[in-house]
Amino acid sequence: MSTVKTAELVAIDERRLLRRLDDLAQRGALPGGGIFRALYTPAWTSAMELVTTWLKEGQLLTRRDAVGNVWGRIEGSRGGRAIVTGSHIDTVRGGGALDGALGLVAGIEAVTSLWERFGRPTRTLECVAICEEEGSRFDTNFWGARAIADRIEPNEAERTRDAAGTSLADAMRSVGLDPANAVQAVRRDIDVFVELHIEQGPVLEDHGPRLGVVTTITGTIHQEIVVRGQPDHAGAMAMSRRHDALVGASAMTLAIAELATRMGDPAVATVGTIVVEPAQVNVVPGIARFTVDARHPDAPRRTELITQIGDACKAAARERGLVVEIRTLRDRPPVTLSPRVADVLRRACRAAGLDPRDMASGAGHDAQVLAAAANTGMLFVPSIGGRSHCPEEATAAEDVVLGTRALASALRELAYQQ
Ligand code: HGY
Ligand code: MN
Ligand code: MN
Repeated sequence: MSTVKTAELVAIDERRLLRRLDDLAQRGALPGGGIFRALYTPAWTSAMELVTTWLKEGQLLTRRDAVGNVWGRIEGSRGGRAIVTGSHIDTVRGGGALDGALGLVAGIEAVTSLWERFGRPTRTLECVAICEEEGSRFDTNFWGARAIADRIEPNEAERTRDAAGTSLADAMRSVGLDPANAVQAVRRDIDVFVELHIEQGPVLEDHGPRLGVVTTITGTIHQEIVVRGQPDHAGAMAMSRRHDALVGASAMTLAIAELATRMGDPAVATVGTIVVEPAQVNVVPGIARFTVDARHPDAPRRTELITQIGDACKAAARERGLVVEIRTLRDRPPVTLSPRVADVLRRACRAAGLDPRDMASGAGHDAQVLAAAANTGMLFVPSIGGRSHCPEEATAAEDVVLGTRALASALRELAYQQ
């Protein structure tokens, strides 16, 4: 990667940017508020069609790859490895309008504005709508970025299922993709990937400034914990003789939250789902199944947290005569992003008159996967109240515009070198 230093804040079409964010938020909007665009569903297809329209309006060469990522491309006059921006189009269940959508819509705006204002770049410049990141439908995540970075396992699409039992492979077929071709999505010609994202926490809002440059992305483990006790009559079985799986899971949940709290920021641990069996009002739960999401940006501290969680669950099970099984669903280690791309982003922020904050991201991002395939950087804008993964997720319009202009400025430095 070589760059030409510029300190020019690039202009964009602010109204187009904000209107498109509103338009995208309609795709997958839920009647009671919030958005749900899950991979390969009708809402997802509709959103991808909208994005494709915008890429074509911008005169970008547009294509859908073998897993459904949608790319817009401007061939550089000197070719070479590509400069890419973008983010994911999928959302969590009942999510907001900006997680993923901002980096995607801002990426299209930045690339289109550069093309309109400065003509053909010297380096090939691309924008990508990544098909899936959140893990909100299938028992996997980062599907789109992993396909690009050659991190999909053999037969993964056939093995991976959603809650209804549909395989990822069948879902691909339902939108006209052939899972056997997934490997064709691999890119080995990306030089730089830059992602603009909302912070999803309160640091920039509380302490400023309005832009952050991400240096590391936290490491996340997802586990499934199954607690097995004994189903019994809710009226006739004495409290002292019960082996209530949910009471055990509840003790474990409290212990998990306490362990992360005791370790201190930025350690976090969340029990996000729980189901019991047989799930009837007058039956003592015989089985409780819950998930844990535990994170720390420092690898040894994260290992320590995971070990403590396992020990606490085993102790809680022992005390209550329960059996506990712990299974790792996914383990994504912490990732350091490219210092050179961070420098480009810092210069772009300074062109906007701000000295950005260096930050560790507590959220996972496509950038952490693409860091295995490219020099990768991320830029954060504030989240109002630090809220995200909820319908209230929002960022002030002027910060959306500021972040997009800084992104465009960074892309100008990267793709328009002489
Ligand atoms: O879970 C995450 O951090 C991301 O939002 N998918
Ligand atoms: Mn998210
Ligand atoms: Mn995201």
